[in-house]
Amino acid sequence: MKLDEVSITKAIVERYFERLMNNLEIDVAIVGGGPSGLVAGYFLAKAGCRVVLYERKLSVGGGMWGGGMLFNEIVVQQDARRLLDELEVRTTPYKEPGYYTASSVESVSTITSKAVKAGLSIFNCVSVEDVVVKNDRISGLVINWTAVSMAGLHVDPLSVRSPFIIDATGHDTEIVDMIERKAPGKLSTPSGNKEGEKFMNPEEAEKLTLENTREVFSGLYVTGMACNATFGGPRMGPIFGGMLLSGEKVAQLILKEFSR
Ligand code: 48F
Repeated sequence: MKLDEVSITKAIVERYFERLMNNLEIDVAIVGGGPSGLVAGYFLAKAGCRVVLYERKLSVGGGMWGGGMLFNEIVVQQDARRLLDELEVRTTPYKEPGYYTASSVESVSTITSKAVKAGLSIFNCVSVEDVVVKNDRISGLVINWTAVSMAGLHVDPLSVRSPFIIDATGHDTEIVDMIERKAPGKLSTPSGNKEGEKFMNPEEAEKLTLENTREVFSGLYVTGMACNATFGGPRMGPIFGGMLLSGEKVAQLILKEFSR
């Protein structure tokens, strides 16, 4: 066997394009590779959906790598520990009852690995810059290389067909914002527009994250921090149980739609 630079190039380009071509018409598109998006991707892929996750940055993991203020540990509460068990992330009980900690690095790397092995396809360095809406319903999304926007280049994007989109973009709720800009007043929030995130309150925030994990526009669901930012709940800081449980819930909601 001879290692040749052009054969290596062909292998990479061919494999990437194969995967891209096979993922232009999908069941579910997840925007954002933080904890909630990765967990949603894991459960949807495990259930047999054709699901793709788009992440703007080079690495997935979102706000999980840095734990709290760069201390790379996370806290999860009792209710969410079963998810880390299923995902094979090790947890350690803390002296406060019901609190567990885990390494943020082990959490991101292990959840990502489990999701990919379950069948989730991840395209990193790709930004979702718009959505396709037909007859007041999501029908796809518009993507471009992150490098294009970083360089400020004027390059037209490409499109992917998907009847469901999950906004897992965290505090920024980028997909919800796109709908609000082009169809003001059409979100299923009390005001019809984004309610905005409220002050830090972990107890309330964790509860509300789960309650607010739902469809916000026909075919568009929110998960993770995007839930409270969209429906007007508080932020919670580096406790991640709500993010994981929200990822699981959004997958269940969409699977229910498919089973109808
Ligand atoms: O922010 P992020 O980790 O979202 P999350 O799953 O988790 C929130 C927690 O990390 C933390 C918290 C809870 O304790 O408050 O903040 O809700 O990950 C969001 C990901 O989405 C990517 C972004 O780079 C990040 O990795 N992202 C955002 N906008 C886009 C995007 C976009 N338009 N296209 C692709 N990726």
